[in-house]
Amino acid sequence: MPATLQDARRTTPTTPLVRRGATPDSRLEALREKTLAGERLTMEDGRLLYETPDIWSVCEIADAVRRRLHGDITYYNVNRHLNYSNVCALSCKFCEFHRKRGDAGAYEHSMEDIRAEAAKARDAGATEMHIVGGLHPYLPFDYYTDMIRTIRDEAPTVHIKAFTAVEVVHFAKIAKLYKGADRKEGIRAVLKALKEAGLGSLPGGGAEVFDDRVHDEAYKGKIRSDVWLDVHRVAHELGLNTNATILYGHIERIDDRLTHMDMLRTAQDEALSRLGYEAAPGGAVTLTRPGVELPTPAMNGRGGYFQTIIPLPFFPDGSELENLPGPGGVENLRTLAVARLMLDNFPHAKTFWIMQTLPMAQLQLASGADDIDGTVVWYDITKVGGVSTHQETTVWDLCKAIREAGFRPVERDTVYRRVERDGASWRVVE
Ligand code: V47
Repeated sequence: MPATLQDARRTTPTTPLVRRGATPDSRLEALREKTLAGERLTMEDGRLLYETPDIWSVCEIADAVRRRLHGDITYYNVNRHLNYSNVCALSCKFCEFHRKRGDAGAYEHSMEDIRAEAAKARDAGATEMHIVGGLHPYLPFDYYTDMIRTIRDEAPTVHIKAFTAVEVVHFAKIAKLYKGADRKEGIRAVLKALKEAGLGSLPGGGAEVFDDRVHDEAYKGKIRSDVWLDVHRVAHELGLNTNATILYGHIERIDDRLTHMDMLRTAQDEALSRLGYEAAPGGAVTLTRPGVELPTPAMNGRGGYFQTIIPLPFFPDGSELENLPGPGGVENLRTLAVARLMLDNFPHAKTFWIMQTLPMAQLQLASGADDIDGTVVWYDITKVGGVSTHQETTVWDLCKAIREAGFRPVERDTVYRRVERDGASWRVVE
């Protein structure tokens, strides 16, 4: 039963695909009705979505939900990633990115580098910089607030989406603010300082899979699920919007994925209740009921909720787990659809084409995703084929991919406001 590194190959889910429409799974009918009535799916429902060979119906139900929420719109954004350093105190087994200081390929950017990156983002008309790095053991907390201020100074209109929950806790530790029972206060102090410097939102990284067994086996030393959720909870309380990821296709089990999704939606129930949404008996706040308005950053004069779920397929290449096969296309399609269906209170489901590939991302648009990230440019965390880190697409290519998948492209900013663009100049349309 427990998936260890050795037997993960055998336990990686591989329900075989059946010919489309050949064997419709009648058990999915009840689930379809439940979903479209806006009722929350149970763990048992989630298992069925993963077990059924009728993946086509799973995708179709997820598509019906995304169409209820967003019609034929698919969002995309013009962004730039910055990985300020790959030096990391941790050595997560799934991660190919981390280096120790002094290792070949280890780097850390100076403020001049960061300013230059901000200028490039601004000049290219990016609306967002997405910034993450390793847990650098020597840089002081000031480095991070200076980084945000430098970017604000150079590119004042660019939204700064930065630092995973894992980095935020690391900052609280180096700033000597993270102490025992007061840990949430330390997190709050760090997030307040970053927000004052100009931080706009938190990305969804570092969540991996919320399970202690998988944690201890594959990313020991990283914060656990309760702390990851605390960081996002505090961010929401401070009015910052955040995202969430799930890293799948390594040594986790299907139930671990479903538990992860359940924990995220419970945290989102809390955030949406704070914004005035009414909860059903039991606490669920679903956004998939007919006629429910989606949250906006202006709601109650502030944001403070999860915007999107981003399923990330595990890339084995170059990591300590490279003996594992990683998920295939069918698994990628299914996991996106299941995430869309289970996370009934997340306004958006995003496909990250860098890890999914653009053709797979197109298929995911027809299976529950309403958002594709983004123009990107440089990306260091995973390297397709292990060769290049220059991974860029143009607005033209993104829009073509979206149209070809049968949807209408709409540019958004980081908090999902519409953007009007003329070349590199752009403005938000509220
Ligand atoms: O936290 C690391 C994952 C994440 C591997 O919030 C890997 O909009 C696959 O979080 N194979 C960073 N994944 C990426 C991320 C993200 C991406 C796009 C958009 C947003 C957003 C967030 O990448 C890490 C980790 O979970 N990761 N190594 C790997 N070998």
